[in-house]
Amino acid sequence: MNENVPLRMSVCGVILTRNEEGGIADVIRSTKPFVDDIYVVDGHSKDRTREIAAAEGAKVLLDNGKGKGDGIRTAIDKIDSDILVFIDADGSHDPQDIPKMVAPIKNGRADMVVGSRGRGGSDELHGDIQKLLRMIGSDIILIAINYRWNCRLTDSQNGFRAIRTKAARELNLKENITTIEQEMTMKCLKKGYKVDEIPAHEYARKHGQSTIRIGKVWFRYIWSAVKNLF
Ligand SMILES: Nc1nc2c(ncn2[C@@H]2O[C@H](COP(=O)(O)OP(=O)(O)O)[C@@H](O)[C@H]2O)c(=O)[nH]1
Ligand SMILES: [Mg+2]
Repeated sequence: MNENVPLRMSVCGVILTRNEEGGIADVIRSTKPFVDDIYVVDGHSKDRTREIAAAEGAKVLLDNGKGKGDGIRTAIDKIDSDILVFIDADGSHDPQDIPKMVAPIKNGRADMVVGSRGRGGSDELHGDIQKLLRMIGSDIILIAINYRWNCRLTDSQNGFRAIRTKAARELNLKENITTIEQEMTMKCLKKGYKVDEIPAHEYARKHGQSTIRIGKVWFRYIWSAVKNLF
C-alpha cells in the first residue's frame, strides 16, 4: 500500500451519553463537519438526551444499561463505518481534533489513535483530591502498560479516540464501565495493532455531572489492568 495516499474510509462519530441533555446538541453540531455519520449511544437517559439527539439528526442506539463500556461495545457491534471516533457528550473533547485523529488510520499507519491528555493537557485531572488520585492511578497503569509492551504512550484511558472498526471487533472487549478504554489499549497492544496518539486537550465538563466515583471503581481499574497485562 502506498502510505502517502489516504484510504477512502468512512468515519462515524460515536457520542456516548447518559443524561446529557444540556450539552448533547452542541457536541453533535460541532462533530458533524468532521464525520460521515453520527450516532448517539445512550445509556437509558432519564432526561431528553435521546429526543434532542434525534432532532439534531443523529442516529440513536440504546446500550444494555450496564455502563459506558457497554455503550462502546454496542457501537462496535452495530455500526459498520470503517472508523469509529468515540466522543464524550460533556464538552470535554474538541471535535476539531478528529481529522488529525483519523489521518494515521486512513494512511494505514495506525489501527487506533488516542487523544492524549498527557500531551494535550487536562482540566479534569487537576485541582482536588479525587482528581489527584485518579491521575496517580492512571499513571501507574500507564507505566505498567509501557513497561509490558515496551512502548511510550502518554494516555491509556482517554475516551476520545479513533479505531478501525474491524480491529475493534477482534478485541473481544468485556468491560462494562469506563475501564473499557484501558482494556482497548491493552488488547490492541497485545494483538500487535499499531497504537498512535495525538495531543488532545480535555476541557472541564460543560454541563451536568461526572458519574465516575473513583472511590467506588478504583479496584475495577486495577483488576482490569492486572487481567489484561498478563
Ligand atoms: N452509553 C453510555 N454512556 C455513558 C454511560 N455512563 C456515562 N456515559 C457517558 O460517558 C461519557 C463520560 O462520562 P463522564 O461521566 O463525563 O466521565 P468522566 O469524563 O471520566 O468524568 C459522558 O458523555 C457520559 O454521558 C452509560 O452507562 N452508557
Ligand atoms: Mg467527562
